[in-house]
Amino acid sequence: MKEIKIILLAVFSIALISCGGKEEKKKEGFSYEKKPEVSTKVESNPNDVVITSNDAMQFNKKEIKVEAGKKVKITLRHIGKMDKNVMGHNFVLLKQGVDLVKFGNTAATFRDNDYIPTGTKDVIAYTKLIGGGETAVIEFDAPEAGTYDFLCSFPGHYALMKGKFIVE
Ligand SMILES: [Cu+2]
Repeated sequence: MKEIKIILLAVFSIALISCGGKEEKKKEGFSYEKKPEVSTKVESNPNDVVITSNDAMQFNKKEIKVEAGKKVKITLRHIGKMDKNVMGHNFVLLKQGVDLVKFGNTAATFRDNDYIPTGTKDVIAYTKLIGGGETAVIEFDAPEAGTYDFLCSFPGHYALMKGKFIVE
């Protein structure tokens, strides 16, 4: 009888210990879900990029820096008022080694495809073409570390609307 009691006691205490363990994990889970902390992290995420464009054919950024190995979110806003047929903007990220001027000149001939050459292999990611007051959002995996060119491929815009996209 004594032995049985000891075994029972042992089983009971193991159950207690494992139960306690579970509770601790639950508590950890709770503190992780604290919403203020998470939202602060999102705001300071360097891969969450907001870039604006305007009626004066300009982006507000000439350089964008993101971290490698993570998703990148680009939010392009057109803060002007002009129609996309007149002052349309997009954000096009080129692969390394692609000539920006050459690409821009080719893209200008693809009006029916929002100025993206059909079936192109020169592009990592691009947004749709937007007009005044509109916003476009894209998400993609950051390419490997290095420096890339970005531009707006609306005809003639790349002269002013271009910059460096740096992955670190
Ligand atoms: Cu543009």
